[in-house]
Amino acid sequence: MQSTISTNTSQAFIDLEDKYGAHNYHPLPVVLEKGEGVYVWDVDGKRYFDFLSAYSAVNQGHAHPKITQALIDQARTLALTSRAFYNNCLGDYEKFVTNYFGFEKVLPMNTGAEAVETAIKLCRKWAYEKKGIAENEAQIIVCEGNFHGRTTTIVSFSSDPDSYQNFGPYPTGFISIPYNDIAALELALAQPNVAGFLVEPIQGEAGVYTPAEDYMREARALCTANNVLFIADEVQTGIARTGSLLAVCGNCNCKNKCEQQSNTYARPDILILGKALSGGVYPVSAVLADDHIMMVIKPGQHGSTFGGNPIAAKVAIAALTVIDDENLIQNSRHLGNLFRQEMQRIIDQNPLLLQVRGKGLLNAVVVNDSPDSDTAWRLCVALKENGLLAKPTHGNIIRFAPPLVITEDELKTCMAIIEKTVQQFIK
Ligand code: IF1
Repeated sequence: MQSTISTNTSQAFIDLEDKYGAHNYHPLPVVLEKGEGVYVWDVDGKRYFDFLSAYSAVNQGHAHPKITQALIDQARTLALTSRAFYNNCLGDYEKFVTNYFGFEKVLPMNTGAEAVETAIKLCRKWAYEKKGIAENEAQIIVCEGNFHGRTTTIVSFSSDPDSYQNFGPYPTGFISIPYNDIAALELALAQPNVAGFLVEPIQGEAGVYTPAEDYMREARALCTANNVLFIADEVQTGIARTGSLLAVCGNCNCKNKCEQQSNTYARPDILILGKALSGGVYPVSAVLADDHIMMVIKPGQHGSTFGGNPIAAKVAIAALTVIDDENLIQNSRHLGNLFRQEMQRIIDQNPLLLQVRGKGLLNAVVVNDSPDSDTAWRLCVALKENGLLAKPTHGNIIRFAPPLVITEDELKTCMAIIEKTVQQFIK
């Protein structure tokens, strides 16, 4: 399929990756060389709207001048010290990020999976040292359909065979329950030695599966009642993507003052962030928690060569500042509503599409075909031809997640592209 729709220039790059790179991805046949704001350009100079945003890492838009400037300036000054020494950036960032999200402490890491691993270790250590669970007995409740990363421990509790199969033997200590099922959570919490509940506020990989409005809040309350840590993986949903700073904020828009002002905020005990924490220019992840949890980790018990490096610190401050300066929470919420409204209109007129779902600018459209058909893939290839990049997930679902800096006019142009493509496709 790839060779029929790629130019000679892009085909050469595709062939190179094919020959020398591991085949752990199946990319859409487009070779990108430049990005700015909501746009990316391929090696032939063709411009596209980016509706993947590097899986929500590029919420602030490609090559944001303030974020890239922070990266460049710090790279020229001091890039990496390791945590064996102090540096003059990390403390500022730690103060900034804890204040921004309303937690007492942060533990800086690099990738999302590392941050999830950190949260698991933190939760277990808390369980043994604070809750009094017997050594090696701690259980963490997780949800079917989860995606938390690719490490051996994390894939051990995935329900996707592609993710876990033949990567065993698997670590134990996880109880898997159906997502969006409060009764199942209640039952699992009644089991002995439960230390934490790890959950995505919206399941991205499962196809932007959006739970009931009060699921997060009820889960939070149950965890509190059972002295179990409520651990929110906001690697993908966090940082304005779903129309609030965090998806656990619900419809509240008061940032870290949520707790006092809103009854929709399901404040996690442990908050996991990644992706857009850096605006997508650098791997920056973080685990946030209050002292009574975070302080169970003592010097030498956890860390990372790159975690909390000066570039990461400066870049993350810039990336979070852009969220505020450019009102990206409001824009995400407003344009998300517009997207779903327009998409619903397109769906109503086209039997090819079944459903739109999501929150803010994290949305997915279900294609009216069997999950193992290649209709969603072919639709994405057609969208690409018409200048819009999106990626299928789980067979017949297409995720639509543009950078949050997209304007209303741009979004309307995109809806016209989507509508035109769907109509062409039907004929
Ligand atoms: C890939 C999906 C998105 C995540 C949540 C932790 C991580 C992720 C909720 C790990 C990563 C990615 C990674 C990417 C595909 C992707 C993804 F389709 F699989 F579900 F975004 F939608 N928690 N998500 O979504 O973060 O270690 O990658 O930094 O190619 O595997 P990471």
